[in-house]
Amino acid sequence: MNVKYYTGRSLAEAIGRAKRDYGSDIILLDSKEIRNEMDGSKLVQVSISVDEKNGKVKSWRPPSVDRQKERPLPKKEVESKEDFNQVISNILARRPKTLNQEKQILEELAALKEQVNQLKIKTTDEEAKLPENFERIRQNLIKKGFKSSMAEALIKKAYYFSPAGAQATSAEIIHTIKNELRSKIKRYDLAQITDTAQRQVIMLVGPTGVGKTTMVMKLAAHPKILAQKEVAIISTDPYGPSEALKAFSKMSGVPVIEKKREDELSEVMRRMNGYEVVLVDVAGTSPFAPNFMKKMEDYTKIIKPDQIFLVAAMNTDVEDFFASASLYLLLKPSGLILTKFDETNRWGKFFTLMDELDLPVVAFGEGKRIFIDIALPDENYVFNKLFEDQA
Ligand SMILES: Nc1nc2c(ncn2[C@@H]2O[C@H](COP(=O)(O)OP(=O)(O)OP(=O)(O)O)[C@@H](O)[C@H]2O)c(=O)[nH]1
Ligand SMILES: [Mg+2]
Repeated sequence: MNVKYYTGRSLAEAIGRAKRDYGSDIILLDSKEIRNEMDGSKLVQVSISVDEKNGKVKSWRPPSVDRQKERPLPKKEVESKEDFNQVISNILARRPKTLNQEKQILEELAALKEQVNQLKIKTTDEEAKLPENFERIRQNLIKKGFKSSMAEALIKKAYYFSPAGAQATSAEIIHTIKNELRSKIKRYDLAQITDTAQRQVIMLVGPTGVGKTTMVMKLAAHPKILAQKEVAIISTDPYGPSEALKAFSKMSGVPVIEKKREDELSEVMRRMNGYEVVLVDVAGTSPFAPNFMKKMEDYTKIIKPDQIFLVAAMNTDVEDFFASASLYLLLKPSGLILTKFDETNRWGKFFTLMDELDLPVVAFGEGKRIFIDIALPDENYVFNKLFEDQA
């Protein structure tokens, strides 16, 4: 490749000079501004590629293609002027009725499109301009542990269904939200264990340290739950019953039977016939431990529980809990117990659990004190925590 340089007062002038010498197919390689050494004025310098042999510019050719390998393309039909006229006259020859119908449909479509656009603008406007107190409550719900999608849905419902609409006061908004949330709470019917003459075997399962043993004692001691019943507790902890459990047994008179070895369980269960309620406190194991499900199935086969209560702590990350809950759900639990309400301020998680687990709530735990820190699943218990600062 031979490179030639041309200058001019402008790019067009420099290229014009190059074209004069080498024809109009020149290949422009570069252009830059330079200074005229005579008078200091600005000039444009271009460089072009020139064929070395004949002094002409090498014209660019497309890369060669093996045409035999290529499938022949269908020959493109070029509409001649006559074809075009034919199309037009065909259109004009159509009956006016058909054309009118098409016109009408197009007009209707245009009107519909306009309406959809208006609707879009309106919705985004409205969303963006939620009145200040709606927006404040929405943010508060998220701060209190509601998933943002749920907070959004609750606020929208409050916005559209509050009788005062956009003018609703904070109290009115919260009232509408409470009504909506109320419908999400499922309560376990305690009569299933209090009002039956049949012996009830209740097994508590759940991740390690969530408060199962504590809740076993709380259930046994609660006047509206099992305090009126002849109750026995079976501890399956391989290290034996905890000191707290032993102390509780002494204080309340509820026998605690320990099962240290796996093969003792059937024998222990046989000894339980004289009790109205048998609470089986299953030792916490990671649901991700090998053989976890097998062990749980073996337990349920021997224990034959009438009720399985899944215990979860409110201070656990919801996603972590769901990961393990999916395994516990295979045991088909009949109720849910939520502990450690006192160790979180993100009580909105409760409604995510309600939504996802679809289990009725048996009781809430809110501290370490056996005879005091338990609540029945009353909606106001949750509402007072969620909205106490906004009433
Ligand atoms: N703050 C608070 N602590 C609780 C609550 N429930 C239980 N605890 C405490 O949590 C710790 C673990 O409770 P346990 O009842 O032993 O838990 P667990 O599920 O039986 O534990 P593992 O059998 O080891 O799986 C203890 O220190 C309890 O006192 C509660 O509602 N709130
Ligand atoms: Mg325990």
